[in-house]
Amino acid sequence: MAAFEKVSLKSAQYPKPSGLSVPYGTAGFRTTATHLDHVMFRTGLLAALRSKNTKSTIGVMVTASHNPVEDNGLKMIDPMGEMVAPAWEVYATQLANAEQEALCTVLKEIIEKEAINMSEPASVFIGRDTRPSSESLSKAVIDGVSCMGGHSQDYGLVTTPQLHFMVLCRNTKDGYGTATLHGYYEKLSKAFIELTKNALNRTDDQKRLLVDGANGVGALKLREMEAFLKHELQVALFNDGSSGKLNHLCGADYVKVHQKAPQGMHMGPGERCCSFDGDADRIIYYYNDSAGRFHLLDGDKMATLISMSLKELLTQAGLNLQVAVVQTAYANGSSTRYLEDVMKVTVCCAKTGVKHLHRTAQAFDIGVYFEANGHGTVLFSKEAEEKIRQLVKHTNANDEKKRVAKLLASTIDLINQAAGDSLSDMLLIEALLAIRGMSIQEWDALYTDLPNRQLKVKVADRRVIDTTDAERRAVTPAGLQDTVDALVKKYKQARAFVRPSGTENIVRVYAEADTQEGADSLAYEVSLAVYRQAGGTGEEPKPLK
Ligand code: 16G
Ligand code: MG
Repeated sequence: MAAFEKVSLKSAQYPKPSGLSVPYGTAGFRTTATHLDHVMFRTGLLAALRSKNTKSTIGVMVTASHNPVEDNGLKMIDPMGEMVAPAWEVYATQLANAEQEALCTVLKEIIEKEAINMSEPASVFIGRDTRPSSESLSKAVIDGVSCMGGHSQDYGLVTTPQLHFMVLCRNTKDGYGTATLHGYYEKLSKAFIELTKNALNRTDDQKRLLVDGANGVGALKLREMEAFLKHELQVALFNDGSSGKLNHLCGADYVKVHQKAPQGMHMGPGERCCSFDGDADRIIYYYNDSAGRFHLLDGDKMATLISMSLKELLTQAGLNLQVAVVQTAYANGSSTRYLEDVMKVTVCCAKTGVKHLHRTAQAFDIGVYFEANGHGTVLFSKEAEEKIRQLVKHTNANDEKKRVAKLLASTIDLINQAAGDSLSDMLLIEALLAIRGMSIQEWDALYTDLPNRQLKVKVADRRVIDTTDAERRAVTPAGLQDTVDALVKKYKQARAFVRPSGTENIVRVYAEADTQEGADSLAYEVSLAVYRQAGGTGEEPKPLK
């Protein structure tokens, strides 16, 4: 077959460094940029096959998100804008790690296993972040696609969720949106302006938001979108990439992990601020109070504000639709308690990683999902969306219900249902705060986070730890969970869990308790248990000072 001859020839231009093995991890391939040429080319081949297999457009985003600028990576996007199906993650790993001579054999095996009709056309959308390595790496993906006779559309610099959006638009018949940047900005801005019309007497101060663009692609795209927002949002953009280094001392991950403001941001007391990550699929809010104390509003707080607002609007509209919140084990215990006990919404716990939360959220009329680290969105079932849009059209509905239904419809339009999206989430939070007339301090005061601590433990093989119950309990090694349970009992309002990381060769430990000292001490004790019972390497963990 001509395609395979081409593959053999072309792949020589993208040789695999011998002995190198990279897995398709929780969020795709990710490693040092200089090790990725062959991975990119081969994923291009695979994306074309996935396109033929699904008779749809597939996406490939070249990014390493919040990793340092020297790294890179990629992520495949399935037809509905979601993460690629698990079986194809396995193929991606097999293909990326095949030795040069075995490449065509592995390709043929995938084609056979999935019964792919090679005469089908293939279409792949490609995007990239601002890393210096991204442009040439995305060319390698395009080369791979064309080797398989596929057609690529290169969107160039886009945020990860923008590319998810493009893929979803292209593959939906009922018009999710137009698969262009202009289409994306127009859809979101129109919905934002519709919503903020309902916020009366907003002052310029209330419209002002300080944004840390992580020196990444999100900053560029926010600049592009600003013109569409017609001054309804007044952005002061910092870390816009003009001088600083990507993700360096800034960005959502930095702010969340270090619990402090990014560098280069000039925050006045009480001013509302947010940070994007390097590919703009995560967002974190924060402010300094008048005493100069830093306050972080994470994914849990966003899920709370969003689900609370949706629930109230549904009640006002007289619509009987279930709102559920999907969290992970990392969700602060206070948020779970507030959602369940005060707001009376259904709360589910999913395994870490967007694809798990996304899948869980799909089971509800309205599924709000957020990881504490700031990645999240809202999914509306077809029926829920239909009911809301019907009420908007319903001429007999009294005016107030209709007004509320319109608010809900605009909320749907504002949300990027394909993926967590810094730009879309930011506009949603801004609109909800505006409509509620709520300050960031009032939002923050809904509940108080329990003090918590995260630690890492180095072990010889992190796979010795197997977990259950959405990663909240360890099944192996035998006895480890009993130790954790006994330690947790020593502290008040305490909770702890251990899980192997999906992105680094370490075990993660999480602990929370009624005081910071308690959380720190529990996290340390659990780390020590992991070190001793799960084959720790290097130095034994030490108590936190
Ligand atoms: C990936 C996931 C993120 C998760 C993180 C956990 C996606 C798009 N990203 O970055 O959601 O929080 O991994 O990392 O799924 P860990 O397994 O090392 O703790
Ligand atoms: Mg990201």
